[in-house]
Amino acid sequence: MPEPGANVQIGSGYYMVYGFDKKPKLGTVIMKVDIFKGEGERDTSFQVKGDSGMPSMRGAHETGDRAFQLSRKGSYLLPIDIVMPGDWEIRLTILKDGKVFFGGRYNFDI
Ligand SMILES: [Cu+2]
Repeated sequence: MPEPGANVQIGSGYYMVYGFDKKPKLGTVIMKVDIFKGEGERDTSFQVKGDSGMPSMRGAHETGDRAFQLSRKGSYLLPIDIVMPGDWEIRLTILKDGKVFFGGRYNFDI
C-alpha cells in the first residue's frame, strides 16, 4: 500500500485512508482506517481485518486476522503490538457483505 495518509482506491467508487496514532515503535500502536465513498462520504458498512507479524520471523508473532472495531467517529481501529525491533508487516483485508473487497500490506522497520 502507499504510505499512511494517502488515499488508497479500494474498489470502484471507494477509497480508504490509513494511519497510526503515532509513528510505529516498540509497544502498542493503534492503526486507524477510514473508508469513504464517492467524494468523501464516510462509509461504515465494511468489515476490516488486520494480521501483523515479522516477515523475517514468519510464524513467530503472527496475530492472525483480527477485526478492527468501529469507533464512535466512524473510524476502524485496531491495536497492534510491536514486540521487537526489526521488519514488520501488517496485512489488511477489507470486506463488504462478507466478500473481500480489498487486500493490501504495509511494511515498515522498527
Ligand atoms: Cu520477531
